[in-house]
Amino acid sequence: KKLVLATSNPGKLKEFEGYLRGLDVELVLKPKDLEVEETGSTFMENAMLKASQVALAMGEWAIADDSGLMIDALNGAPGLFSARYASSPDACIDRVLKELEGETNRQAQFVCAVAIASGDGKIRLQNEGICRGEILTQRQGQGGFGYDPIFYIPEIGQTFAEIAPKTKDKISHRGIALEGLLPLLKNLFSL
Ligand code: ITT
Repeated sequence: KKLVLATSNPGKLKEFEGYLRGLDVELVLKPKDLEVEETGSTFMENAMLKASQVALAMGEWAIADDSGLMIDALNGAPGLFSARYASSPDACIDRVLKELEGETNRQAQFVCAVAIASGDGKIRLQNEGICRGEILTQRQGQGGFGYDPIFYIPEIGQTFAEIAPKTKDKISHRGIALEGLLPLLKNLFSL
């Protein structure tokens, strides 16, 4: 069976390929020109929109992720707008650092909603994961993508851009969302 990865984000793509490697599926990339408008009002609504529309357009199973960074002191911003908070990932980080200047409450969480649809566009599986951390006052580390250089995990003493990818895969919002889904996906794709 085929499974379309319904994302244009290279950082997500890399992580998904790692998680899904063990499955008996042929991973297919979404065509670049197949863009889904994210009109939902929650991460899960957007994940379902992306999975469902890509699955229907391709006539194959599809998996989508809608995710973002919610900062407590910014009332949950950038949230649903994490990818569009500024003109580039780098500018997004600059904006967050500026908005948090002088702020002592640095608590934040990454949220990830994952949805999986069959070729008829019906949602078959869905799950959400949360990972709490703190926003640093400057970048630290070279790995990862997006907001990873400023997202710090106190228990580990490193940012998502510093920790081993395997460790991020285990503790991240995406990892937690997928952990619950992988056994179900395995069942689905061994039929
Ligand atoms: P697709 O919709 O094509 O999957 P996207 O980047 O537009 O890609 P989202 O709308 O879900 O996806 O936006 C998620 C944004 O949240 C992403 O662009 C990053 O800025 C941020 N983000 C999500 N997960 C992250 C992670 O693990 N590390 C760093 N930043 C992350």
